[in-house]
Amino acid sequence: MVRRQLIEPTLVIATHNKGKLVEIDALMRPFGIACVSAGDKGVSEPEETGATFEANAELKALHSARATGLPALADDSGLCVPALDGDPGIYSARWAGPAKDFGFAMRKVEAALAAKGASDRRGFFVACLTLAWPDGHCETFRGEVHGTLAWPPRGDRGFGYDPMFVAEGETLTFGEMEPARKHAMSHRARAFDLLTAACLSGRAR
Ligand code: ITT
Repeated sequence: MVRRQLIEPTLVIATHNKGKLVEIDALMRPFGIACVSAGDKGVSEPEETGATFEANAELKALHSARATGLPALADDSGLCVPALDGDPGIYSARWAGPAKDFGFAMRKVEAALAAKGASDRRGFFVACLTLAWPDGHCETFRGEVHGTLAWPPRGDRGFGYDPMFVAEGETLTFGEMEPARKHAMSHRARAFDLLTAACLSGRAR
């Protein structure tokens, strides 16, 4: 499959989530691409009406690309818990409520596991990254990181559900880990590696 290359010097990061913005900016910096956030460009937050991570990443990236006339990168991500039939999944942000309280969201996950009497504490993060251009062209990549759910939550680094997630082979939660270590193994980093190989191959790292 021929992938479209990102040759433009400026990229809009189509997220209103500060934690994601920081991580995507760190991943992009070595490629010499100037990143501006959708918020700074005055782009509104579109409604996430897709039924999959891929569909939501595409609609967010296209919304920003069309609004700004620049290529845009969106991330749709979340925590999937097999014992909860994949929840919170694409609803991960919504489980935190309007106050975006992830302490509340993590307690909700733990309470749902307890209500099911689930001994299966596996969980995995998914990130779908879409690069979209103003003409409607999209390139989408998916990364996952698998692990187990810790309780109580530990650590105040990262964002979202990081304090309750321990990746396979690790003892620290993502909330306790050095950011660089999380970036080396995260769902977002894995999707990003696929994106860079496919669409940034001509740019120096
Ligand atoms: P944008 O749509 O503006 O990008 P959002 O926070 O609404 O921001 P999503 O709809 O993709 O983004 O929701 C993903 C949620 O999943 C996010 O709010 C986090 O709580 C959680 N999540 C995603 N990646 C995560 C990570 O690396 N660590 C912890 N939690 C993560």
